[in-house]
Amino acid sequence: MQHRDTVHFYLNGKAYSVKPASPTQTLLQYLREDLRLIGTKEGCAEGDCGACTVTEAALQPDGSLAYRAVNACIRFLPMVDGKVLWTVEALGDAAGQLHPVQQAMVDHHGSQCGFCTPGFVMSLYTMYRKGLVRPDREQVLDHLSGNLCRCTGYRPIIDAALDMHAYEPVVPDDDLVHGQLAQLRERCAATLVIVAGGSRYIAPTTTSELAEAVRQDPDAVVLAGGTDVGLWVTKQLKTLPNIISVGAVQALHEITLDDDGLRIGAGVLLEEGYEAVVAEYPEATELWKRFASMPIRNAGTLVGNLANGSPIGDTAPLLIALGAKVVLRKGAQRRSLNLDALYLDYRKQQRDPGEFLEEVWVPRRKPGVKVATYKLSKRFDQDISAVCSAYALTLDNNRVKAISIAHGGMAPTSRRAPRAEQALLGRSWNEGNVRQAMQALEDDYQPMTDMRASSDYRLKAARNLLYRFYLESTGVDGTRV
Ligand SMILES: Cc1cc2nc3c(=O)[nH]c(=O)nc-3n(C[C@@H](O)[C@@H](O)[C@H](O)COP(=O)(O)OP(=O)(O)OC[C@H]3O[C@@H](n4cnc5c(N)ncnc54)[C@H](O)[C@@H]3O)c2cc1C
Ligand code: FES
Ligand code: FES
Repeated sequence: MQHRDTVHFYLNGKAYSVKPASPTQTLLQYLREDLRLIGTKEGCAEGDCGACTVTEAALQPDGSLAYRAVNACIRFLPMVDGKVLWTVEALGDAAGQLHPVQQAMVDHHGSQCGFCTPGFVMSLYTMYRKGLVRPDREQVLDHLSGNLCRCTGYRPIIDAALDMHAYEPVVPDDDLVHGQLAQLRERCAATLVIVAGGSRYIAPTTTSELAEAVRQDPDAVVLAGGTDVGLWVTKQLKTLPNIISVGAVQALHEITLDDDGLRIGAGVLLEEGYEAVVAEYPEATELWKRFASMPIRNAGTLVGNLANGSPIGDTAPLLIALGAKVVLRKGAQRRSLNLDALYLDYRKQQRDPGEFLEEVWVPRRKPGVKVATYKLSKRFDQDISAVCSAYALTLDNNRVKAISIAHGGMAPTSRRAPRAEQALLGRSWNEGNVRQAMQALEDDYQPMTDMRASSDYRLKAARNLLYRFYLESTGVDGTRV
């Protein structure tokens, strides 16, 4: 295995080769402190506000180009290895002509104090680069879901986004970006190993190298998109032990669909993983769009969300209800486990030291199955669930042939509701039986009270969400909550 200790990337059109000060030096620190590119701001340092948004280009497994807005504040510098990046300083030309997204922001009065503006501009610029020059309102809201503004208000910014097509277009330079990424692929062929600041970062390039690295160093942090791990450093100020990244293993970025199901590798981003799940289960569209924000979904992985195992993670309830399995790997050995069996207790998993999650398998849709998932949180976008529920129901002559009910936010882990399921199995799918199952949820869960919701609220919400599922399954229009 050949090694290198230098991170290679393009930034604003120029090639960089950098030895990070430490494996957890963030991209934002590097931009602002080392390069003095201070257009990219730090607001929250936890992926919430979008002031640090930059645009990143990468090659997809099929060789196509992907442009993504990401948060520089929680992206460790080694994670941009092999990527092409732009900050707000790259926009506009040498003659002082603004980029169309900037001019549209000016003309629509999209900025007041200006602190959030570079972040908004970079989210719009990413849309522009993706070819979404004439987006619809939904697309704009989705792409701006990770940007907060405290003084302008959003209407002028949304208007700017809707109007950016009206300006002299910028000629796409995708071929140039392709060329830069191809060069980087060659330069980044050897395994990146950084030893600095008291810890070691390694980014193996094959699954077996990764598996061996994790097996040999079971205390190392497995790093995927860093949308949890990044905050351990920026908010909890932790010094991490050794880090093993899954990001450079191309095979783990793949999604495959066969007759049985969907395989989503450990490197697949939330945005793409959810897109694949939603293609099979469109009922999860709202959950997808309400999961964090676009930049977080562009960085975090779907498998990372399952591996994190947070009791309020949004992916686990749905995938548990659908009967998903995870593939765990230790060295050369693999085993498959039902997703609900992975979670033993709060932050305790059925995972051996040196074992990592290689992929998740989601079964294909079975004929006639009714599926729903609901997320309750205080804000529509970019908020953590108080309760997240998911259901998969198969009826036979209006009798419950199979039912799976799972919740997040109700127990120390995402968990099924066996007593409620039992109250329905084999019975008629009618209001009386559903009400009994709603009651049985009280035996399934003793939720906690915390800043998001009281125990009482959570139980009531879970009961009412089951009722909502019943109503919707019988054709009554649902209520958006
Ligand atoms: C602003 C913000 C908003 C968010 N909103 C939501 C939300 O609405 N809903 C929600 O559910 N979550 C939300 N999250 C959390 C969510 O982004 C993460 O849980 C994410 O999915 C984790 O994936 P990652 O690739 O970033 O993992 P990382 O941060 O890299 O890792 C997370 C954990 O999983 C482990 N890990 C990762 N991959 C593997 C693997 N393959 N094998 C073994 N262990 C592994 C890591 O060691 C670490 O313990 C939010 C986060 C932020 C910062
Ligand atoms: S500084 Fe707020 S998202 Fe990065
Ligand atoms: S212009 Fe002040 S925060 Fe947006």
